[in-house]
Amino acid sequence: MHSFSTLARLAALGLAVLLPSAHAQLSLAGSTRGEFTGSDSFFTWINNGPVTSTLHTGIPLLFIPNTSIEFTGDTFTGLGEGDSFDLGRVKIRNGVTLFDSAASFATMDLYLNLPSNGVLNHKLTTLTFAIENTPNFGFTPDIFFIGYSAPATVKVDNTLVDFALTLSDEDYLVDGQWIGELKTGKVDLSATVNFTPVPEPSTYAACAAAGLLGLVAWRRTRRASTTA
Ligand SMILES: [Ca+2]
Ligand SMILES: [Ca+2]
Repeated sequence: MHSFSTLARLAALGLAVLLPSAHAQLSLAGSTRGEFTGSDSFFTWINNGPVTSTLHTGIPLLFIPNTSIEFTGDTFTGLGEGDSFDLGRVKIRNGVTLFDSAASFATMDLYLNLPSNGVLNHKLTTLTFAIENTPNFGFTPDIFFIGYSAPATVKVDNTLVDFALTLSDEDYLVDGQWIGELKTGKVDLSATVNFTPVPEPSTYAACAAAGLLGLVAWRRTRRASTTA
């Protein structure tokens, strides 16, 4: 009888050891980059780089620069459960462009690279930039909106990582941010990570075996005590 209760204790210990160990020391390190994918204006020029990517749009008026959206990625290390990190910065310049030549929307994919965690080019989200190009006359500010699709989770080792995104200026999300002609707007993107352990099939089998062993031991001790 003694050996059975020891067995049960061992089984319980086995469960406790198997479950939380996977995500306990997980630490993420890597970088982000943006890739502009298009706009609704023929007059759009895209230059995607490993760190900074830019989209220019609209026929510039004389030698005045046109409208541009620039995304600069960021790097991070030692990212653990519940931590926040910088995804990058968006810089928008409201150029003075010929009527109806600038885009009214543009899209950009945001990628995550975690080389030390074995993850490359994970498409985290797609940003959508909407632009309300008001007349140039009187230098009426144009209005800029930023939206993003639900961030995609990524599995690292035995951990499912999900992301919650935030913008340093939330006006861009709902009401739109007014930027004067020839003026620049800046907004920082960041994310908070949440880790959920995902046991491997072999771990499930081990858990089931440990649980069964515990159950058998428990029944035997119970039977022993009722007959005593
Ligand atoms: Ca403008
Ligand atoms: Ca305007």
